[in-house]
Amino acid sequence: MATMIDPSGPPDPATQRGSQLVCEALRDAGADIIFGYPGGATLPIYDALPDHPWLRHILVRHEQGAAHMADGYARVARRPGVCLATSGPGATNLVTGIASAYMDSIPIVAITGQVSRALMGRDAFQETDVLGMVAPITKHAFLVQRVEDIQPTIARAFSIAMAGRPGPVLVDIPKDLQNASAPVRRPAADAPAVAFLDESALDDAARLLADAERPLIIAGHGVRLARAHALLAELARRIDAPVAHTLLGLGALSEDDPLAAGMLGMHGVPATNRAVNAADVILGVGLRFDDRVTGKVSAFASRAKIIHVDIDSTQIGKNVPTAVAIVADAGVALAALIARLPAREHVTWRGQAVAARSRPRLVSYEDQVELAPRPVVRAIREAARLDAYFVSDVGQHQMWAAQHLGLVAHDRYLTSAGLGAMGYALPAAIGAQVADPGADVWAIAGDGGAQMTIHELGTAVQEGLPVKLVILNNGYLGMVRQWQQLFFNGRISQTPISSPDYVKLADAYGARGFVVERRNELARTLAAAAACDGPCVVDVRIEREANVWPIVPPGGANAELIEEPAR
Ligand SMILES: Cc1ncc(C[n+]2csc(CCOP(=O)(O)OP(=O)(O)O)c2C)c(N)n1
Repeated sequence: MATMIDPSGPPDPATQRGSQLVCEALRDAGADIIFGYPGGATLPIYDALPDHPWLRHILVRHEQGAAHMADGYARVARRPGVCLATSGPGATNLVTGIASAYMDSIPIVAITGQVSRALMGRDAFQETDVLGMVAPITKHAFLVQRVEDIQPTIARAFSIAMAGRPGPVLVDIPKDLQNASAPVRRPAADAPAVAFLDESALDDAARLLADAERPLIIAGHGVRLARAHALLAELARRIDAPVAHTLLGLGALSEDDPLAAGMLGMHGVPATNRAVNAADVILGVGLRFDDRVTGKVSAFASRAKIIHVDIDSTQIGKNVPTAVAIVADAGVALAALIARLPAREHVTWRGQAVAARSRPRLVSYEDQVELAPRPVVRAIREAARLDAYFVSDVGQHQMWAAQHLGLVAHDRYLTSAGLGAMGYALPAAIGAQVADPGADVWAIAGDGGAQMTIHELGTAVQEGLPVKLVILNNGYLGMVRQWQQLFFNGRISQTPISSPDYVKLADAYGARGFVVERRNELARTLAAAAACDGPCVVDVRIEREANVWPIVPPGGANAELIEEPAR
């Protein structure tokens, strides 16, 4: 340890140590859970925790897990998740989780200890410029410079994390300030920002939509973040427009809604991608139009005028040309559009666009394979409760899950979409379970991603959290193998991967473990997993070389998607 703790208590009963003020500030912000891992530069905060029993601290196994747990927690609790790490390696371990939350607009407040002010800038033990590291992946990062600033800074971090487009905020607190004392303050809450709606843009958008012959809505994560599901459904019905979804928009409209056209983009539904190209007006709500959605931008929606609604003005016009821009919360914009729009009918268009809606069909070969991945995803869907949360990792299984889970309840699909961080699923599922202890939470991972954060099983066991981790085990880093096969002449390089015996591993952690090698064991085993009252792992030995279809080749237009070859 670089410095000694000052063992003296607060000099005056009206003052508290900085470490206590951290806890007070968290209480004032309504936070009662911290996902964290202690170290030298946070020792005073850890010393204060037992005095604040309303704060539940969940000890993770790696700080990346803490950030992903805070992310999963925030997505379900709909308020910022809090993670806490020490300086240096603790802070650097948070970075992947913070970046993932940033890309997916998830509000987290990350608190890091920093070396004492007198040591800063001297390459002190475990000193890292965390502010410099996270500047591009946070909405804001603070270095607290005075003990009096601890409470107001944390209060501000919470309001910034939630305001407008949500995202992560970091607060770095030097250790000497954690030991210093200051009066307790109750900072006033920030006044809510007043949104001014651009009425003429709304009028223009309404005119375009009212006159459209082939209107299409693309629902992004912003619809879910704004909880605007009902307004989305109402608008879609009013103007009779099919609704395509981005990966994080999935579930904005129930997949059994007659207007739900499924996912678009790289692994989207072919009919939906074709509809995007045929549409004359597209209303994009709460999405970035990123490359996985658009494919080759110059060929994206070439017949359409695009109306873009986003709460973040910097997204407008960034990736696609926009005819009308509406900078607003998705719910506010949808309500304003509904009020302006007459009912329309587009029977033929709707029939074309939603023809192959919802989940892609299974094909006959899947009956001849012992455990083809897509039926496995469907079996998970059947074993889970209707309102279960599905937390997917990154890779082929993520796309099979997106295509085949059939999300009918809102806000039930969590994944690291923008960053695509392998290792997300198990810790984020733990965060989701903490936020909603009675919920049915299923993490779905590949054998690669599962091995990146499987140590968080220890956290689930210690906390008694009944998350279920289903590993779609194909013995490969499957998505990369697929690209090697399709786009690198089939040269397989460093993608076969071995796995431990997951049943023994689960057992070693004190969790239940299952393995499924035969189709006729699948439903029974998943039902047993569903009934587990503690954490469990199900290792499903899926077909080794199945691919995700369709796929738009890298750099290609969505219209150039490669459909599933006949077998
Ligand atoms: C942290 C991280 N490293 C590397 C990648 C690149 N990557 C994307 S998908 C993938 C393979 C995933 O393999 P697995 O977890 O087994 O899932 P599968 O694709 O087989 O379903 C890799 C290596 C990534 N997304 N994240």
